Amino acid sequence: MGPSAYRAAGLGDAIRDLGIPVEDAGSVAPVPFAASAHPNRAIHHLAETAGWTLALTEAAFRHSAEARPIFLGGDHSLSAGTVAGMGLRARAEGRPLFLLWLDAHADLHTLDTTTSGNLHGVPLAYLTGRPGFAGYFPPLEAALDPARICMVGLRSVDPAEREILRDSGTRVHDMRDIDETGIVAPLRDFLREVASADGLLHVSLDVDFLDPGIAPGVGTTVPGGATFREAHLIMELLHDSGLVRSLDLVELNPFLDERGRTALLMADLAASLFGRRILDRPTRSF
Ligand code: HAR
Ligand code: MN
Ligand code: MN
Repeated sequence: MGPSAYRAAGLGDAIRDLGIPVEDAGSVAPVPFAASAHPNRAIHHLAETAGWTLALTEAAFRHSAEARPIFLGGDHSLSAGTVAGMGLRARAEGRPLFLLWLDAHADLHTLDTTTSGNLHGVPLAYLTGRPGFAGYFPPLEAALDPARICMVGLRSVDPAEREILRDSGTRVHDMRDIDETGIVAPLRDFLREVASADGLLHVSLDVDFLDPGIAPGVGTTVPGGATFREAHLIMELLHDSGLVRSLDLVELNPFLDERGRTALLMADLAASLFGRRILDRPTRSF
């Protein structure tokens, strides 16, 4: 129901209003994937998720040839496909892929370490080529270098994920970091790296990155999230950088939303990323 809620919230028109042509490419259909049964019996919907991953990889690659796609979810397992597809796009352009992960969670479990069995907790392990996915998920053609990932907003990290993050080279900015130093300096730093590598940037925005007080429409709320102003500032800086090629909007659950306010906020953030601003201002280099 997430995509319908974004459509109802006027996501397309919000971006059209900026003078950017928008085409709704409709729904992606999952393709069958014969996943083997996994010894971890906790895992839910493995074959279905693998099938979606395959379909989304292909869709992301195809649609990113001549557009800046926005992928509407659905839970965060969606990114296993969209980021894999953007990895193929980056490879085809001979450029490195960078990933900005805006989330309360690290989503770095492998199929062996997840105890909840919820596959929205595993996309980054799959995408960075961690072991244990072969035979269960589609083969990954272009693995993402963990050093090209920047995570912002973390406040719920499981022990197995903390272990993986420790020596990964991933830039990790948990909420404590943001409270101590603010968001602007670390983000500019990352954007500078993307620019100097002539990289292609994918942004993955999980609803639970935001504080539950402003974004209640998600099943995995964690207190102490990003504020309205922090989130908008990030989107504005991303727009000014000119580096963003693709965007995921994930984890929206309209059943849990209040009068559509989470869907509206997410659409609003997307519009800021695509250039909505309060006043014209000289674009400052980042
Ligand atoms: N780490 C927990 C688990 O694996 C929670 C994962 C929740 N993930 C999301 N996406 N909501 O970030 O079950
Ligand atoms: Mn997530
Ligand atoms: Mn999350």
